[in-house]
Amino acid sequence: MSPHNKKSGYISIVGKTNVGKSTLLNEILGQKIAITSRKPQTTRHRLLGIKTIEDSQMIFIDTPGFHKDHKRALNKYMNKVASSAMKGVDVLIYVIEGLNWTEEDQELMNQIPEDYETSILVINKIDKINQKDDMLPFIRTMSELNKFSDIIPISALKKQNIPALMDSILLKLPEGDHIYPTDQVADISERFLASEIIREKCITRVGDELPYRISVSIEKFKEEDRITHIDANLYVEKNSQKGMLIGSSGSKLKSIGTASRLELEDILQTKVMLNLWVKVKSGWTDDEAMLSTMGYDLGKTS
Ligand SMILES: Nc1nc2c(ncn2[C@@H]2O[C@H](COP(=O)(O)OP(=O)(O)OP(=O)(O)O)[C@@H](O)[C@H]2O)c(=O)[nH]1
Ligand SMILES: [Mg+2]
Repeated sequence: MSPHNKKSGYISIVGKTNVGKSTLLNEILGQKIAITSRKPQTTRHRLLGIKTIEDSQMIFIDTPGFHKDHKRALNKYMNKVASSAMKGVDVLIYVIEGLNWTEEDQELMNQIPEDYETSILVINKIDKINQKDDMLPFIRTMSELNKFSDIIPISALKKQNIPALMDSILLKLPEGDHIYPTDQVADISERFLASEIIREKCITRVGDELPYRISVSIEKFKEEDRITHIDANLYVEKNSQKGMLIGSSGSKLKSIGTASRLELEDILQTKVMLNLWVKVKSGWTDDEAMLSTMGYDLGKTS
């Protein structure tokens, strides 16, 4: 293949929180690089996922979902990461959930740069739509906005209509040399993935408010022959939250540890020795300096 026939480009996946952006990315890559959950505001960082098919390299950017609660520094950081990923990309995938077009979607759509040719509207979770007859009129209304060149209904979870989305992306991909090696799937380290897997297990095991107060920091990641030693701190903001995360007689923390270890063993293909500590870092979600030392660097997104 001559290098001139090569195609490569950046594709941002944006939308409100919880619409299924990370689920879609994992499905496209055929591998879990982004954690997902039924609770909002799961993704906190910009993640790159790379898919190379023959002469075409697609570099996907998963972003934190936009949300209106942007009072805290962490929320501002997440919205800023998402906004910056809307600019300077080759293709923008705007994901919505089913046929609910909300005021927030409208506001967010107004932020999409004016380039009709490069924006695709993805209607996700079509498996949950009961009134299938409503789909065509909805698509017609959306196409009248003249904002999206393609409107593609999919189900990321049930793997429906993903090839149509891939075809649409491939058609928009500009010519260019590949940026990553053909076999590279992500730009994240195993260490970062470990922190995310642990955070995912926390999110699914605690009540509705606590996920937003938890941050995971890997203190040790040491690979030996057939075993990986991982020590991690789980930060919360208050002593009461610490109690909730540990659970009675340590039961919750134990369950988080076991689930994390099993998944990490599967990913790393080694035994994993995992030690978790819960610590209080008062007010970390609303302190820019603390956020920066914890890996949420506002400077990096602008
Ligand atoms: N029924 C159904 N559920 C889905 C589909 N895609 C995603 N979900 C579920 O929707 C929830 C949110 O998915 P995520 O992928 O975490 O959503 P997100 O847009 O990345 O969310 P943030 O990172 O918070 O912005 C999870 O419980 C997913 O399993 C789908 O096609 N159908
Ligand atoms: Mg996500």
